[in-house]
Amino acid sequence: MTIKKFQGRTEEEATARAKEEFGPQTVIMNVKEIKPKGFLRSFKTSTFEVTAAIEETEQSPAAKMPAPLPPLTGNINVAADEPISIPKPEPVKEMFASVENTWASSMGAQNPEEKEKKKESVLENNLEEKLESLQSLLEKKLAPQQPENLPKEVPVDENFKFIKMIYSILLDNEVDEKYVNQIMDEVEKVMKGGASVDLILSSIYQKMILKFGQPQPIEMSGRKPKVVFFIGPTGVGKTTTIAKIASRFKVEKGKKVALFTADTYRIAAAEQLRTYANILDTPLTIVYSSEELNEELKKSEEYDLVLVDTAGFSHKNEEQRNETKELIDKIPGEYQKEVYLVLSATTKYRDLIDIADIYNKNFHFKLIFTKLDETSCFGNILNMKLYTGADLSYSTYGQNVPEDIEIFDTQKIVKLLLGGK
Ligand SMILES: Nc1nc2c(ncn2[C@@H]2O[C@H](COP(=O)(O)OP(=O)(O)O)[C@@H](O)[C@H]2O)c(=O)[nH]1
Ligand SMILES: [Mg+2]
Repeated sequence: MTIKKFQGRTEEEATARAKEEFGPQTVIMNVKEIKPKGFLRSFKTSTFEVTAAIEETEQSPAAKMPAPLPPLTGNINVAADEPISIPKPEPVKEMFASVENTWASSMGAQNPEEKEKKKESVLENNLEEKLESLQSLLEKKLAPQQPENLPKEVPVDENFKFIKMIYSILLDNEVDEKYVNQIMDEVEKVMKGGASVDLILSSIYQKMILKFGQPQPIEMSGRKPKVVFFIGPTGVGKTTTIAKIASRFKVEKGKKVALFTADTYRIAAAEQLRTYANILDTPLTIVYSSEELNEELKKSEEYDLVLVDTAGFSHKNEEQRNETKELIDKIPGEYQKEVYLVLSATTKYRDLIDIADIYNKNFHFKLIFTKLDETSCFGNILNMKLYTGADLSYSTYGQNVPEDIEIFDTQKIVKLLLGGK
């Protein structure tokens, strides 16, 4: 399969361009309206970009192309536009005997459109079931290349439809198209030698698990106390998350935890943390400068963990950013320190990119995602993981302290991203 983008003034024009190059068998994977930007945007009209795919057959124009097409340039994101070639799956055996049988028995007297719809809904139901069993399958280390049950043949275009469905599920979950294309591209390499729907799904699932990486929560090691900073925009849940983590370490793991706050901009901020400190019966220290922080740390040697709350600042506020940076940078080298950037899963992608740009330049951090309970769209978590290259650590999913936090559950999020429940 080859995937490429085409632009036009209208959707029809972009589609026509795709068909001109790929032929009548072109499948449109996605249509995107590109809104004009800049000062004169109200005088300009939108353009349209379609992502088109073609199954490579002997006759298809794509198959005759001598070499991969050069990436498109202009106002398109080039990284997303490298042609992706997924090899034509060999006619393979299929594990979904039940699906095929359901289709066969239910297709009888229907018109072609109804048949299509029915196939898609069967595919979706099946995806759900498949995702359920996938994790245990992987845990048993069943090599996907050697399925136990020998499956029966499946037509090539069913695989193609399946890939298209996964592609649009990922886009619906707001995974950046450039990363969707990367995943598909990498899966291609894994799929060499033929693919069943099962293989495709388990390859995509595995690739995504790898992309998320192993979550890295706070580990106790080295000299006491370990100093952990929580940074991030205002209102994302830094203070609440600190209370949840403090409780975890103190109550569940029996560690000695101290809370510091450098959020001295709002009186209410320190009071909020003090309330949690009182409930947890841990000391709270307010620090106004880097010197004070280091002085207080010297007095905290009996503690295993010092959690430091910082003032949330808008990514545009340079002064507050520099203050936070100084606090972190000036911790004496003998202390083990870690920085966690707290981001909300509800923040728009565009804003997350701006935030990440600023924090990436100034800090080395791991990521905590909050407010997973307030969205059903988790693509931004993968987008930010890949954009920053930082490790994920925890996710939070509610206001309840200490319950609503867990170490980032990669399998669960990948399943959700692939349309599971
Ligand atoms: N729904 C939901 N709300 C949260 C979560 N974490 C924090 N909050 C709420 O978000 C608001 C801001 O939290 P706070 O900890 O003060 O954010 P900070 O400004 O970053 O310290 C509070 O009302 C919290 O209860 C979460 O995971 N889910
Ligand atoms: Mg706070």
